[in-house]
Amino acid sequence: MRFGHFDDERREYVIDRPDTPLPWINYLGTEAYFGIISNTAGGYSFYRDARLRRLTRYRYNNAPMDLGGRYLYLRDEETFWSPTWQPTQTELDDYECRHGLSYTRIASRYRGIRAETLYFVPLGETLEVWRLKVTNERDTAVTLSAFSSIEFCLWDAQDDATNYQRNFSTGQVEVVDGVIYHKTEYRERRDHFAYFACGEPLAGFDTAREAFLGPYRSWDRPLVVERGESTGSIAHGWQPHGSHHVKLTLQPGETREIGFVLGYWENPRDAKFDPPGSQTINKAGAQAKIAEWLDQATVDAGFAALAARWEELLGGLRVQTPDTDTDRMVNIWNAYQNMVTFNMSRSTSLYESGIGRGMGFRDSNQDLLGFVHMIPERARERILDIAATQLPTGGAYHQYQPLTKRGNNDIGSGFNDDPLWLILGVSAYVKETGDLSILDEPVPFDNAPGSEQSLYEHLKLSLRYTLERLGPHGLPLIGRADWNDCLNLNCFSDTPGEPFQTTENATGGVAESVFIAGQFVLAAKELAGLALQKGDDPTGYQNAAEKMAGTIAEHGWDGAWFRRAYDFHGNVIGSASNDEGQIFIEPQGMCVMGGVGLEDGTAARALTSVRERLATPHGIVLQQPAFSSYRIELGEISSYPPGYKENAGIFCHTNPWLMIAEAMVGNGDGAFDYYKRINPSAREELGDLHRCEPYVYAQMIAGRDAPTHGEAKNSWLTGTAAWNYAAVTQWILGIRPELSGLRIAPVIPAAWSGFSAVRRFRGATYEITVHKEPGAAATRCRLVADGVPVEGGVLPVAPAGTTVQVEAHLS
Ligand code: BGC
Ligand code: IFM
Repeated sequence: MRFGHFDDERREYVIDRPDTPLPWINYLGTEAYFGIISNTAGGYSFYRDARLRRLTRYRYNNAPMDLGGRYLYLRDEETFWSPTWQPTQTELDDYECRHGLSYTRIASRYRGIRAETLYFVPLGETLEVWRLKVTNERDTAVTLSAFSSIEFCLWDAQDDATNYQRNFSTGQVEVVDGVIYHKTEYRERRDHFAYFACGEPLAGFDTAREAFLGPYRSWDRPLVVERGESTGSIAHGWQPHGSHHVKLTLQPGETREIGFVLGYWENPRDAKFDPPGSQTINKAGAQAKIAEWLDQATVDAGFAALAARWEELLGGLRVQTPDTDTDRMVNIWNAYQNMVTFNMSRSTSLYESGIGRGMGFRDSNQDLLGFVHMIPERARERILDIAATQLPTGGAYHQYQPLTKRGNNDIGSGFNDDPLWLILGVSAYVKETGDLSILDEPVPFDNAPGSEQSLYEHLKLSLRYTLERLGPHGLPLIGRADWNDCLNLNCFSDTPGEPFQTTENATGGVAESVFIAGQFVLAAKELAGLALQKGDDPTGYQNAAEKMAGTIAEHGWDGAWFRRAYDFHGNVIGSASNDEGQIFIEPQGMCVMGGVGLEDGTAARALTSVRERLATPHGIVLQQPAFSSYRIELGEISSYPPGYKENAGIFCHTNPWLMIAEAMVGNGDGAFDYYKRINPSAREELGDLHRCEPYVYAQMIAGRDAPTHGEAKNSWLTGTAAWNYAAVTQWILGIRPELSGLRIAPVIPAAWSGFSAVRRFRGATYEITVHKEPGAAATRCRLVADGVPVEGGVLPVAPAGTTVQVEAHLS
């Protein structure tokens, strides 16, 4: 069952009923001011940091769900309703939400009144625009009231949600010329405030929540809206709120537009502007912005500029294949999701409250795979930020804080896969851009001044970190966990029933990871490539990769698949000899991606095992059999009920590794089959089972052991986005940046007769047409560029600004 449809032409997803199984959200903002918005106008906004600079309040995990948002009410002579359905939930005669690229438009019709609201954040601004368009479709004139409603958050969202003894007394507002200023904490010279303005003359306003809603009422029937009259309330403590009241009379067929601007303002920290203890905020800058963005011409131009930005960003790669789900994900939604993960990391979604996590060292490096071709300069900056948090040991803080860019001490370090991701991230950047100079950038360790060494030295240290931490089988020590955060093998408890503790390497944890071993082989090969390009000797890295591959063959191969690990006690995990958790997906993907077993057939055997044991119609589960009970020696993985998350859920992030592995062994049908199983657009029909948005990837789909097999969760902020993008564009369609140029090596389904693509690469444009006999599984690729045959499968780098016509013939 569907709840909407794709409008590929306009790059929108159109939701045609408000009661989607879960709120289906979109993101506003691309630079500094951001927000989430659901298909019924739920959500919140923040400036840069979703915890510390939260503008508006939102209630996570509430009933009804999705409470708090950018609400509007309309009221005629008899009744009132929300033109976005929430919060009144009035049964509208027509409803449509169009989520587009960084904007959302919600339209409805009720009692002959059509209302359409556009929400977006203009480029370069720290504000959001709401543009409400109301049309009278009745055949008589109508007098309407429009009310806006937002609830201000007292900036630190964590404190706001917990510290009531203080917060019920700090709230302050100011209303000047109809603009509502939220200035809580300004008196402490925090220098920032929020404003909420409306472009029409006001019939009234409210700034105290209780006055607007009325005691013991919620947003579904605010007293002010019910009565049709604002109270002019000024909040003193309690809950500052923003509501404007506009009255308008519309003749039959008449349309009126009302602009609203909600924004963040920060004055320079200068006593001249803000004398300490100042009670009156300095509004001059904000007032100019408000005037600008209440102007229709500015709004039109701002909206056009946003569209142009997306046109440019998406222009990095466009494909036309025989498969619509592939085209719309690659050309629009997967790329869009990649940019959202760049902006948000793992902070703000329906599942991430914006107060919890910082930026992951591992996550951020992987996210690069999805956006490096769109914004190489910002990818460069991101890499240098991440690398500057690396520890002098070569280890890494698991997370760092986006505002300070410092490592997060609460979580600390000891996830032994982390440093290796830096090599993979940097290598992806250099392959895309050819910018070897990044390797010479001086980068500190743990942000300590004076500790700078070149990024290249950081990468070498990352490899050394693994080699200096090998376990009893010669495999890498896992530390607190590897990619699988929940595989905590150095866990023990002296007292049954007591919470487990995790040992650090230093205290003797000897659990080993076959996954890290595979990742090491891959990373060592990548570093060898970079070394060669730099004119350095790659032999040491090549030898290390080979040696580790040998260790995997000896201690990591189980007979039909790669083992997962050895635990604290030296027991094997992910082996036929285990009762549960016999086979895990991660080492199958990672070892094959590292090239382990490609020559002796073990890679192909492992992939057969995955297909036989782990693949379901909804994607590939993380492991089997699921753990039926909690096991202290495995840690958090077994804390989940069977079929969820790391305990045998379909952890979508890992599925593209298998797509890549299948492509590496030349199995185009197999790779594409896995691709389609979790492609959200291909799952659109399953809306009532899948439940999450059909336009973006979710982190997890419940596995076959779960009673809700096929149900997705944790949409939007997941490494799944970047990895799927890499798998389909670089390995299935085979358009793959390499150090020396652009490799064209498609491994496509047998049924296809080819496809075409336009790829921007290092300043040149490649117009690529791939030809194949339909029905043939062909992977040998003959390349012709501008009429000249190209040997070796790699297109040389063309001069910037030129266009190269490429014909690729598969046989
Ligand atoms: C989640 C993981 C996450 C980890 C972070 C776990 O509960 O399942 O996905 O990475 O928490 O600590
Ligand atoms: O690899 C992790 C990721 O860093 C955060 N989400 C869960 C994944 C698997 O545990």
